[in-house]
Amino acid sequence: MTKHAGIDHVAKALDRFRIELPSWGFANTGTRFGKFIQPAAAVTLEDKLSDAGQVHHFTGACPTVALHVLWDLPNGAADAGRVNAAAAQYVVRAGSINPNVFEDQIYKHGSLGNADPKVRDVAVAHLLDSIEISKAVHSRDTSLWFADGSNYPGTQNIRHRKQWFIDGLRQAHGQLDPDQRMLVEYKPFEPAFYHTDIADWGMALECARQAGPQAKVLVDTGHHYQAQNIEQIVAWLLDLDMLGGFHFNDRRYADDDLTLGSIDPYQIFRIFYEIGLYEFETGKTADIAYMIDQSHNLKGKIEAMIQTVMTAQELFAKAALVDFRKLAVHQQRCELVLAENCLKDAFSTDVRPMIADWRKANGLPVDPLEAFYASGYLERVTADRAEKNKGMVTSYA
Ligand code: RM4
Ligand code: MN
Ligand code: MN
Repeated sequence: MTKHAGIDHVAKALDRFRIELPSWGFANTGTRFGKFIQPAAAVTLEDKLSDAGQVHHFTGACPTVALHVLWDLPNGAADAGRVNAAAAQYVVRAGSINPNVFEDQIYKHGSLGNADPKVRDVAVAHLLDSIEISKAVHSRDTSLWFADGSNYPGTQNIRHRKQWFIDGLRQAHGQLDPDQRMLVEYKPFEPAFYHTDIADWGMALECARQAGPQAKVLVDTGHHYQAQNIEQIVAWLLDLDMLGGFHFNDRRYADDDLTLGSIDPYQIFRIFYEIGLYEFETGKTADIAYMIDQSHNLKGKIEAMIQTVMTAQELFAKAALVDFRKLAVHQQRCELVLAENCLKDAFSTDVRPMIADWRKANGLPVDPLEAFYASGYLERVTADRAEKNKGMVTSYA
């Protein structure tokens, strides 16, 4: 690929690369051992949207914010007006709606998979309410993650729970408008440590298929066992037209929610490469919701989010540089070293100057992080919020 063609590919890729921010990534969060409160952390929904607006303002890549129903819309659809007004004020839009069927005491033994039909009904009702919220805030995707599972062998009927899950998901699917989607997320363990009802992509795929045609699978990069080949899962889901979206984060051990690309940037690049290859071969644009699912306990939250978006753009741009035509020839001839190097050439290219050009052309700061630091926003919100944050609970027990 010529240098000029490369610059063009990168610019085109960045033009259409949008990544959604999680509202919960701006609030105080912690580990199960406690929280380290940050004086600048968002306290209210308005704070979260304001902070997300900053990330979008400096990167130009994050127009939507994922919302968690219980944390952001405690009064359900009645809060939609407030969300819409605040989102407009901070120049962002509501993104995916995330129901919460894991915090309430009734969910101790599960939600859709609970042996008690009354609890299952409450969970389904919450999913239906969440879909109504998504309509009221003009959002396409309802994103479903379930903490359901069990801790000890023999304590739950795995097959019955599977059936209850499918029943519940079908009911939720029935509530969708024709242009809406339902994304089914999987996770191998935590909080359940013996079995999790939707533990892997096969289970999520089956649940989505049984739920209905508007249900797709959501791949959270942190929700896999060590060494699992995530890009292969991505390639299969693309081929099956069942890949709905991503929750991006990085991991070292479990669901660590570390900054994207901080541990293994090549992994994320390989995922983007599979998407790029699919698009190159089919001529289609993969309809994927790219989302971040990170909450930084130690790093400054807005800074970490800008760092994440910049990393995502770099890795996406690198994948756009893969010479797919050349690679296909090497693959066909089984020229292993040449094929692998073709991929690695793209990964090794320093795309930062090309991204800087793209930012300039789009009226964005060349270094979004530096521009954010220089803006004074952090000092301002630190002063405004420090007092409120002092009152936050930090203890584990
Ligand atoms: C889960 C999963 C979900 C997120 C919750 C809070 O591990 O990643 O997407 O909503 O955490
Ligand atoms: Mn997730
Ligand atoms: Mn997670």
